[in-house]
Parts: sequence; C-alpha cells; structure tokens
Amino acid sequence: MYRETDMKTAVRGLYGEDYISWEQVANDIESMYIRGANDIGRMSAYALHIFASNYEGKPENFVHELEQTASSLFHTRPTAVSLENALLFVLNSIDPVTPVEKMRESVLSSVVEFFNYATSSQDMVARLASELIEDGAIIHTHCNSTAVVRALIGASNEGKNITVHSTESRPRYQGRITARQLAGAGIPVKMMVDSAARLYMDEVDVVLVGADTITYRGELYNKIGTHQIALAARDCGIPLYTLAETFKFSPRSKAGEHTLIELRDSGEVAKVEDFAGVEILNPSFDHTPPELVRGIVTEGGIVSPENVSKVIDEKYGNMRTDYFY
Ligand code: RUB
Repeated sequence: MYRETDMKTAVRGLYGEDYISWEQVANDIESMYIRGANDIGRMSAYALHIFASNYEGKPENFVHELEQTASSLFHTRPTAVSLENALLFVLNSIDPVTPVEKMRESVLSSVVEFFNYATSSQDMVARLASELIEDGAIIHTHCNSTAVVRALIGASNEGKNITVHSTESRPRYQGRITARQLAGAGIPVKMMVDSAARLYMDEVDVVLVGADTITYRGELYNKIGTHQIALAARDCGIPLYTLAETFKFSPRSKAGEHTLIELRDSGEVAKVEDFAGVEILNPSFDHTPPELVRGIVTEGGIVSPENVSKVIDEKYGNMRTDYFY
C-alpha cells in the first residue's frame, strides 16, 4: 500500500522526475514519455493531486478549476479510458458543497486510493494471466503492456520455459521496449516487424495483449495492429487474451458512444517533406471485435466479452460520468 510519500517516491522512480505542476504531467502524457494505459491512468490522477496540493485560488473557484484541469488532462490522449476513469474516480470523490479544505483532502486521498488500486489491480491481473501460460509455451505479444510484461516475467520466474514473439509496433516501436525488458529478465524473445506476425503465428500457443479500452459490447481497443494479430490468431486457432484492469472498461460506451481513435502526428511515420502530395495516416489504436477475444483478464478473474456489460453496470452504475461531454 502506498501512502502519499510512497506514491511520490514511486513516481520519481518511474519517471526520474519530481513533478511540480500538473501541466508537466499533462505534457509528458501527451508526448508519450508517460504511456501505457495503466500509467496514463495513475499519472493523470497524480496530476490532480499536484493541482489540489498547489491550489491557492479562490475557494469558490476550486471545483470549476479542478474540472477544467481534469478536462485538459482528459484531452491529452483520447483513446485510453483508463485516463478518463482515473479522473472520474477523483472528481466523484468530492462533495462540491463542502468547504474547500475538505474537498482538497478528498482529492488528495482519492488520488492515493486510485494509485493503490491501479497498482494492486495490475498485480492481480499479471498473476492471473501468468497462470494461462504453460511450460514450454510460445506467446505472441504486441506493443508494450506493463501487465503483459509482468505476466510473462511472472511465468518465467515460476520456472516455466517460455519464448516470446514481440511485434515492434510501428511507428513508436513500443514492442522494442517489450523485447528489451523480457531479454533483460532472461526470457528468450524473437522480435519481428508487425507484418511478420501471421508468418510465425502457427508456432504460437497463446496471444497476450494489453488494453486501452474495453467497451460495453466487449470490443478491445489496443495498439494499432492488434486487430490484425487477432485475425492471424483466429486463422491459426490460437486464443487471444487481453489483460485489462476494470478501470479500462468504458462506462460511456454503454450509451453507444464511440471510443475515439487517437490520430497522431504524421511525422511519427515518415518525414512528411519526403512525401509531397501524400496523406500519411498515423492511427495509434484499433479495435478488435469481441468474437476475436477469448477472455479479458481482470483483477476479479477472467471475464468473457459478453459479460463486460455486467461488470460495467456493477462498477460504474452509480457514478457520475458526464464531466467531459
Ligand atoms: C500502449 C498500449 C498498451 C496498453 C496497455 O499504447 O497499447 O497495450 O496501453 O498497457 P501507448 P498497460 O504506447 O500508445 O500508450 O498494460 O501498461 O496498461
């Protein structure tokens, strides 16, 4: 369990920074120095902690400014619902008719609570997912999911001999981070370009990927390329599991709201000036339909895509979720 000081130490350990303004955190999320759905969630909550600690404005403006800050953070990365849910968790913790000091305390303690929850739910997800991995298995993963990396290292630490196939994940190459992390933990890794996934899929036993958003009807939003990997897995009769703490489940999708696919700068794909007259597309995520997902590993166990709606109703049914729309 983190207390406030432990949380600050953990953040310094992760990012080498003593963040002193929420804007710094927002910039680092937008530039992807802080990335991955769990960290985006934890760190956006952390940014509200900084806001509340530093707040010296008029007491009657606190709620408005808190909501404005949350809205700015919300817009830094539009696809991962972990970010929105983290902010909603904190916003829902305050009673706007109480004195400002009470509201400040509520924000500070709810951020610590969320930070702990995000950390412990990922521990549990990684532990449960490692049980899906058998001795001798070949696992395909894509991009860099902290939960997946931890599950793979957990399985290896339990003495299972595993090999991992890691697709690079153009254009930002987060798959290379995964490959380095696993190799550093002594796990044999084969890294390949994204388009090689199908060629080697016949050798694979299970696909494990992270999640940025799981919708009410059980769709999986994750790094661009995940859908093609899921199709390749189905083609070879291989199960795909996604590792998703339930704060990656989208309450807003119940009303049929679409999850936005983040479109990033074309310059991340190629030098724009070398391609006069060409429109360069750079979608950061795609969505995989529920029928291609065998199961969603959550902190409460494995949920099938058709049961996501129940989890969302139970978890978010009483929460106010309309702050940003
Ligand atoms: C990262 C990505 C990850 C999920 C889950 O995308 O798609 O699979 O965010 O990560 P990006 P985690 O690099 O664009 O943020 O398991 O760490 O929450």
